[in-house]
Amino acid sequence: MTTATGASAVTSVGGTAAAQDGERHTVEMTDSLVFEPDSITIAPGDTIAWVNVGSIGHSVTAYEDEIPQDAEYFASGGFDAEGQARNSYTAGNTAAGDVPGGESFRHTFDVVGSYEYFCIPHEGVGMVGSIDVTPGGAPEGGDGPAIPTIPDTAWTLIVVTTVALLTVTGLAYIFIKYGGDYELGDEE
Ligand SMILES: [Cu+2]
Repeated sequence: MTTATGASAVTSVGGTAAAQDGERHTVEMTDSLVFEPDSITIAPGDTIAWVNVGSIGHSVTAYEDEIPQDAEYFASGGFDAEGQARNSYTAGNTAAGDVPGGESFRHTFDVVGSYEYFCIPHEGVGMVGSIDVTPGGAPEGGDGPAIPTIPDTAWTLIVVTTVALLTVTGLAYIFIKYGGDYELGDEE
């Protein structure tokens, strides 16, 4: 029995690892009643973990009309529809959609598109967020200056300088070789 359970667990872990090669992102839910960041760009297959870093309970609830048509509905508490999630929400009850302080809710996004979601108890004070699932995820260096690259003008300068140097060297060589002969010829 023990051996069978062990083997099964290993297989299960392997399967999970193979299925989840997407990145993980964290969105914090705070006592300021916000999702932080409230807008995030991820790649298909990535997972978001909403972590309640405060003590006030929140929910993560998708607007069912503001997710891609073929995307799976998601809501903390595991509800299949927005109305169900709204009607069931009970503060402090994880099964009823609450994510208490220190807890988290995860969802993996496979379908490209934009998703809008909210927190049931704090929707009225603007606790809403959005997710953009796009191939490749967020652009590199999107939060700062681009990685320094040599601009085209610099490349042109390098090429022009190199050509000029080679030309000068070549002319000098020709001048020394043949110019010298002529000078010698003149002297004789
Ligand atoms: Cu909230």
